[in-house]
Amino acid sequence: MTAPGRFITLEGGEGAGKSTQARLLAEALRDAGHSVTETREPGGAPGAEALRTLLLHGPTTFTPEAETLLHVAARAEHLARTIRPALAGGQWVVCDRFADSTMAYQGYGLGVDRTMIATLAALLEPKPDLTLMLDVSAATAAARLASRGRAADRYETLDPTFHERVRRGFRTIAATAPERCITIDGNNPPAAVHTAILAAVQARFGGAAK
Ligand code: Z5A
Repeated sequence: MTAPGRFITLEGGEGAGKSTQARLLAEALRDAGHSVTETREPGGAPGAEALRTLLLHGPTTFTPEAETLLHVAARAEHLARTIRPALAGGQWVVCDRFADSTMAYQGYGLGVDRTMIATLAALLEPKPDLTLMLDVSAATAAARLASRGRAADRYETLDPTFHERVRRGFRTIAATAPERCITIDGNNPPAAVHTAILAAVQARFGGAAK
């Protein structure tokens, strides 16, 4: 019988270093002999990537409620076509953003009803086995985004108070789900953050992570 895969998500505000750390974690897990699917949200499946383009760069803006439902629709596609099949095949899934981003951005950031978001999230399976919450200061995030040299997406153009609400949202989520979430200080250099992440994965999965 195939050993079950593990589902790890990375969450945090813009510039927290999620994409960098998702890559490093996936490499480390592969080096340890695991098959790994590295994926992201919104996106990770053809229909979900189409919704990503619409949400981040499309010509239309949506009401906050409609935007929430589009993120959840993208997630349903992603789960059905990429995440569930990978886990069923024994792969470890490393996912850059997932359902906590909907709660943080649309719930805490845009003020969409958080009970509705939680109800929608509860409908979708599976839940992550571990969520790594990368926490950085507003100053760190701003410096990284300024040095990145790519065009801003729709969310990155929203004002600093929006991003502060999002950051607080992630902290609240981490505090209320300690059995799933481990907060990592993302202000440190990439190698130090990676070491902290490996320690967290090891602590959560023990020998299975080796
Ligand atoms: N969104 C939503 O609203 N609702 C949802 O349900 C979901 C998403 C799922 C996705 O955009 C947007 O969708 C997101 C929320 C919204 N928008 N925002 N803001 P994305 O995935 O393309 O954008 P992002 O997640 O914010 O990516 P990012 O800004 O690139 O951040 P990151 O992935 O956390 O960081 P990074 O790409 O790894 O690093 C950014 C830069 O910093 C880069 O130049 C790195 O080389 C550098 N970096 C990274 N780590 C370090 C350290 N440790 N030290 C120094 N420099 C570093």
